[in-house]
Parts: sequence; structure tokens; C-alpha cells
Amino acid sequence: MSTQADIRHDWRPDEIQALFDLPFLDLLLRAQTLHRRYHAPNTVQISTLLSIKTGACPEDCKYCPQSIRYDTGVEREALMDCDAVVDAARAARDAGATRFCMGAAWRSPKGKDLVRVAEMISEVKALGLETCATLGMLDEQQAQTLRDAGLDYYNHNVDTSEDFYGEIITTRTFQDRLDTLERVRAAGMSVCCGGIVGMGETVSDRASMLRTLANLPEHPQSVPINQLVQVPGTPLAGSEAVNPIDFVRTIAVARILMPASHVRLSAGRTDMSDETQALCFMAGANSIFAGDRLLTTGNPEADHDQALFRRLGLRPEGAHEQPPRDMQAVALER
Ligand code: SAM
Ligand code: DTB
Ligand code: SF4
Repeated sequence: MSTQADIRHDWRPDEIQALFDLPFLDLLLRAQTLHRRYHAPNTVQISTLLSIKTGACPEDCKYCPQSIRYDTGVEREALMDCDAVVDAARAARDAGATRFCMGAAWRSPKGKDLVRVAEMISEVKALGLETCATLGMLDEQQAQTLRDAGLDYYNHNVDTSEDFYGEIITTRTFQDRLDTLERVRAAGMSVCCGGIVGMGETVSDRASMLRTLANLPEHPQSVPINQLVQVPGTPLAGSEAVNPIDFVRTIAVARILMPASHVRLSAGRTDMSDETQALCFMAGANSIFAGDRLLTTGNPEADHDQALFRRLGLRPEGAHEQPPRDMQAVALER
């Protein structure tokens, strides 16, 4: 049974630190127990990403292969044609995704580009998919335009703690991020907001980032937890890799702080073992990106994910009309 007492917006730093300090198995048990009050067990929501405008971003996010400031070999690509985006969305739907997320390497969208993205959103929604976009900072009017086009979710990550933010990005502030999130909420869209683990932050930074998310006026409906994908040429390439147990702890604490939200095991899965991913699901992750690409970097192959789902007895959430053929096979076998 769910209780309002689980959904809090007044978490104190010491309470969150105490969660990180729990014995690992106590933390996992608590996270999975709470998870089952709010979500169907063994069920994972599937999103697919498409980079609709790639590279040459003016921002200086130290993790990002798409910043114009770093030589990462990412080929810049102008905003895609609507038809090509719709084709990709249809393929994602037919492969079992229920949400399609369109990402653009912008600081913020420009007028005429936003009109084109609005058209893409309407057409992707008409396929019966939930729509998500991540286009950088928005003003009120832009948020409303996206909402009117049928955008369900807007992804805009805080990425790390307020204190550590300036070490990672200097071209905008943490408050700029919060301001956009407020406009997204005010326009009536669901918020997808999370961050990255493995950028040299401390556990206390991770706790502070999650506290920011949990103490927002509403919990983000979707909370992507990314493990840094180290891309040669970015300033963060060569960072010390995050220990898998510490990554799983971050997922578990996110689950406990935001029990009703979808917590997405996001970027970084190609660098994780199946066992680490299984622990993430045990810790309360119930969403992934499927498809062999994220935006510019790789993601596990469909075959690998299907085998992992089969071995763990996981099923896709609300799969579209019919489950994809391979997932039907999973259901029949069980
Ligand atoms: N330009 C927009 C923005 O920054 O909001 C949208 C696209 S941006 C690529 C979306 C998110 O991807 C970032 O906020 C960051 O959390 C994540 N991201 C980017 N590069 C990453 C990397 N190398 N590893 C993990 N996550 C990454
Ligand atoms: C999020 O939190 N992770 C996704 C999505 N939101 C847009 C992006 C991950 C990007 C990883 C690096 C790349 O592929 O360029
Ligand atoms: Fe640009 Fe977004 Fe990459 Fe930052 S994370 S450099 S804003 S594409």
C-alpha cells in the first residue's frame, strides 16, 4: 500500500547521507520494497533516443562529445527532416519502445527550429508514442509551443550537485536549469530530470543532486541516472571509473527519495556487466534506453538486451499494441 508519507519534498542532507551509508543489502531491500508499493514488479519502461541535431553545441559541458569546444570526432548534422524522424520513431515503436525522445545539441532552440520540432512532435505522437524532447533551455513561450504540439516529457538534467556544477559547466548556471524546469512544469509537461555519476563528484555531491530533485515542487516523473560515457577529447575522458556498487547505491537512493517516479538506468550500460544492470533493477531502476545508439555514443545491441530481459524475467512496460516479436517469444517461453 502506498502512503503519502513516502512522497516527501523536505529531505535533509543528513537523511540522504544516511541512506548512502546503509549496508548495501539493507539499502537494496528498502529500495525494492518501496519500489513494489508504486510499480509493477519486473517491469521496465522502454524509451528510444534520436539525435535530431548533432554536434557544434556552443555550451562547454565537460562530459559532452557534442560541445564545439572539444575535438571528439562527432560529425555535426543539421536539424533532421521531419519524415526521417518519423521513420525512426516508427521503427522504435515497432521494436517495443513506448516513448521516443528527440535530442538536439542546442543551448536553447531558435524560433524557426522550434516550429520544425513542434511538427515532429505532433507526428511522432500520432504514431501512438509518448513524446519527449531535450533541446536545452526554454522560455515560457517555447515551453507552451512544445506542450501545444503534444510534447509529454521534457528532459533537462541538473547533471550534478549545485556546488560541483561550476566544475563541469561554465556557460550556464544551476539556477538556469531550475528555471527551465519550472517553465516545463508550468506549461503542463512531465519533467524528465536526472544527472550523471562518474564525473569526479563526491558521494555528498550525489546526495545533494538527488536532494535537489526530490525537493522540487513535484518529483520529476522520470529520473535518468547516467553513468559518464567517457568520450576521448572531452575534458572528463580519463576520469576515474565509478565503482559499480556505488552506482547501484545512487539508483537505490533515487528510488527511495522519489518512489513513484520512473528511475532510468540511462547512459553507460555498454560499460556495465549484466550483473550490475540486474542490481540496478533490484535497486529500483525501471526504465532504460533501448536501441543501439544513445545520441552519439553506443548502447547495448537489441539482442543483448532481449537476452538480459529473458534471463532476468523482465517485461517491457505497456508495450505498444503487440509486444515486439522477440519479446512475445520471451512471454511465451515463460
Ligand atoms: N543540449 C541539451 C541539454 O544539455 O540539455 C540536450 C542534450 S544533452 C546531450 C542531454 C543530457 O545528456 C545531458 O544533460 C547529460 O546529462 C547527458 N549526457 C551528455 N553526454 C553524456 C555523457 N558523455 N555521459 C553521460 N551522459 C551524458
Ligand atoms: C539523459 O539523461 N541521457 C540521455 C538523454 N537524457 C538525452 C543522453 C545520454 C547521452 C550520452 C552521450 C551521447 O550519446 O552523446
Ligand atoms: Fe550542448 Fe547539451 Fe552537450 Fe551541453 S550536454 S554541450 S548543452 S548538447
